[in-house]
Amino acid sequence: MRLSTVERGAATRENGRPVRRAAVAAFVAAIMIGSVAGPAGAWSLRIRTDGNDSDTRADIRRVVTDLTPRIVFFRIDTWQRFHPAAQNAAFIVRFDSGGDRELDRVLEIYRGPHGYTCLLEKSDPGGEPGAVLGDRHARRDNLRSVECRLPRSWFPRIQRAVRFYVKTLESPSDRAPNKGLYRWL
Ligand SMILES: [Ca+2]
Ligand SMILES: [Ca+2]
Repeated sequence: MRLSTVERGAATRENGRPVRRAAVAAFVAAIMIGSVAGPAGAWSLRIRTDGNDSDTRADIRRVVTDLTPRIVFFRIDTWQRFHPAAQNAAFIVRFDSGGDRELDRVLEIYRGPHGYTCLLEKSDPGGEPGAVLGDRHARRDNLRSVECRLPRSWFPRIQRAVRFYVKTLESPSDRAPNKGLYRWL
């Protein structure tokens, strides 16, 4: 099951000034929040928070990211529990992995037949999902989080200064950040 068709028509470019302001705000927020030590010691997780600001049953609470020499890390924490047997919470991350303001990668996180899956696809300029680059089982430490660890080799040009946003695919949905894009993994 590929879910990103829900996102058809999504803009692949964001307008300049609001994005820049959001990016600066996100960067300042990240500096203020600071990085915390990760589970492997060498990790440096970047944490953003988003309010309980929608009616979705899987409202985004935190977006946690990291980039290591081998791994692109994403974890989404929610305000509510989403139990795989009771709720089909799903998320999408769109990001500009090449740093050229094109949203060129789509990460879909959804419940498959064997638990949550992280599916990475290319995204064409019109926002349609393109070729599948690979998938990995998601990790879930609790019923309020889902985590993806993807090979860095799936993102040939990636660096820390990546722009991205996260959205639930529930209806109604939640977006983080609410406007614009986060910047930096
Ligand atoms: Ca939220
Ligand atoms: Ca939000």
